[in-house]
Parts: sequence; C-alpha cells; structure tokens
Amino acid sequence: MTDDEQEVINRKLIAAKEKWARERRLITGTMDEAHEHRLPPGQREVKNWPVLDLGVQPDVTTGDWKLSVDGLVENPVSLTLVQLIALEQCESLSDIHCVTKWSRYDNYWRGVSSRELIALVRPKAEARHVIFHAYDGYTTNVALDVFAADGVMLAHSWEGYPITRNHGGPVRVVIPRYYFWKSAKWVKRIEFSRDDSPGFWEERGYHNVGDPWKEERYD
Ligand SMILES: Nc1nc2c(c(=O)[nH]1)N[C@H]1C(S)=C(S)[C@@H](COP(=O)(O)O)O[C@H]1N2
Ligand SMILES: [Mo]
Repeated sequence: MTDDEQEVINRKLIAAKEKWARERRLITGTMDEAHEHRLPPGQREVKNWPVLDLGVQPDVTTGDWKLSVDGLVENPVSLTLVQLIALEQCESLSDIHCVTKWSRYDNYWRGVSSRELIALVRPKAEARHVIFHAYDGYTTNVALDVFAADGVMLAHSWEGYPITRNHGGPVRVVIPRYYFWKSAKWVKRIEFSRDDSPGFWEERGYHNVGDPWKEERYD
C-alpha cells in the first residue's frame, strides 16, 4: 500500500468515526442507554402495575384515614387526609423496583415529601430509624437518612388520580431508591425511633436495607 492510499483510507476512517460521533453511534443511543442504567441487576421492566400485598386490602375511606406521626419527635401529629393535603404538596417522578423482579418506570406521584413531614414533627437528635405501620398490620423499616432522601413521600395520587385501594390508597409511602416492599401501603403510623426494628418482610429473610442497585434482596 502506498502512502497516498493509506492517507485516503485514514481520511475515510476518520470521517466515518466523526460521523458516528455526531450520530452517537456505538453508544446505545440516549434512550437505550438511560434504560440500561436505570434497570437494577436482575430486574425486568413491566408496563403494567402489579399488586402485591398480604391479601388483605383494608378499606380505609378518605374520610376515615388518619396518620399518626410519633415516637422520638418534638411535635407528634395526627393528620387526616384534609390536613395532609393542606400541607405543602410535592410531585415526583420515580421508578418502582419490586424484589419479585419487576420494575416500573416513571411513576408520577403527588403528596407530601418526607422532608416536609420531618420539618413538621422535628425528630429528636436520638432518632435514627423510621418504622412504618399500616392498616393491614404490615410494617417496614428504614434508616432516618433514607426516609429523608429526595423523592421520598407520602403519596395520595398516582398519574393524576387518587391512589386506588389495591395500591395502598388513600395514602401510601413511596421510597423510590429501595425495593418496593419498603413503601408501605395504607400507612397508618410513622414512628421515629432510636433503635431499628425489622418489619414484616425484614423478619422473614429479606434484607434490612433493600437497595436494588446492590441487589440486597435477602438477608
Ligand atoms: N401495607 C402494606 N404495604 C405494602 C405491602 C403489604 O403487604 N402491605 N407489600 C409491599 C410489597 S412486597 C410491595 S412489592 C409493594 C407493592 O405495592 P403495589 O401493590 O402498589 O404494587 O407494597 C409494599 N407495601
Ligand atoms: Mo414486593
């Protein structure tokens, strides 16, 4: 091959690679790439929204629903739905990752952020853990800093509609960064405590933290 021929080939190669760069070739494409990186290991995406619970879906009407926020807090409160909705409202778009391996992208929630609730009740310095108690007897636990993270909320709406009874309405917890069993449906009481207390699944072989990115499924 002469130097001239080599030069032509190089120029063509460079031109092709420049074109790829412009087109972002060999990169999966922004959409696919985002997809790849938002699916935790071992999960698969679903478009529907499966229902998972202990088989009892308590019938708590919007008029009956009451939430008690107590334990190691300066200002314990009891809230009706009307009172919850009178607090500052927030919206959040987040993905659901269930330990049974389904993930559902882009769930649009409305409700009250955990930060708003924390500002209202003012946890004492010794408070380190948060225990959720639900109307069906279910419990689950997270560290206080996990509860205080971005996107964590008490949600009353999903995709612009009140959360249905089968999905935990009138009000459920949403903790998007962790497996969905940490997100209590039909939430009844939020307890701030010094000591951790494993919840329903945490006592039955499931991981105490439940970070899907680390595949913390089981104990
Ligand atoms: N009160 C209550 N909350 C609960 C549960 C439950 O049985 N009772 N199941 C958990 C589990 S294992 C999952 S995967 C999600 C399911 O929520 P979904 O039915 O809205 O999909 O709720 C979590 N929160
Ligand atoms: Mo689950």
